Amino acid sequence: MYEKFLDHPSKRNSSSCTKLLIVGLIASQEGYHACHNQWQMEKSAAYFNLTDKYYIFIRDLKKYNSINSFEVATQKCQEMNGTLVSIHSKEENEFVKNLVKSTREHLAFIGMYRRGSNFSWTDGSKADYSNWNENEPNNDQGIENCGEITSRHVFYGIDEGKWNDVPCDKLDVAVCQIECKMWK
Ligand SMILES: [Ca+2]
Repeated sequence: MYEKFLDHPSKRNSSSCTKLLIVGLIASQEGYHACHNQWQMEKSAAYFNLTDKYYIFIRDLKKYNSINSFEVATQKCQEMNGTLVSIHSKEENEFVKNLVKSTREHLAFIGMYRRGSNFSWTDGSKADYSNWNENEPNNDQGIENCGEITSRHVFYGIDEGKWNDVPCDKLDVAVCQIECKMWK
């Protein structure tokens, strides 16, 4: 069989590769529609075509009486088959900031958490972009292990769209992300 392919490479290209391409296209189309059908009507959700993600603003994290509302947020995002948001560009940061602003909240958790002396994203993606406020992350009193974004200009010294490290029980709200490319 292997030799056959070697003798006739064109056969291999025209059959199996075309099939794979068609199956892949159908799967991605279905995934695309399923993702949009699920999230486009959701309250406080916004789709950004540059990243192919839905961003979902979630509230009431403290009503679960957890000492770690960041952990509650992580779980809530997972229940939606998503994760806490990870931000990888200026454009994406602007989009997330505007979503938070549209809810009239001033701050929200993003998926940044302290790992030793560095910060990582909870979804495991590369920390290839950051937008910390000046003099942040400062780990005030040694208890600031989670990241927030602000949606208002100079809110308690943090500029609009900038990030700050805060205690993981500080906030009641967060932003989740749903990656449409993950939908099958
Ligand atoms: Ca701080």
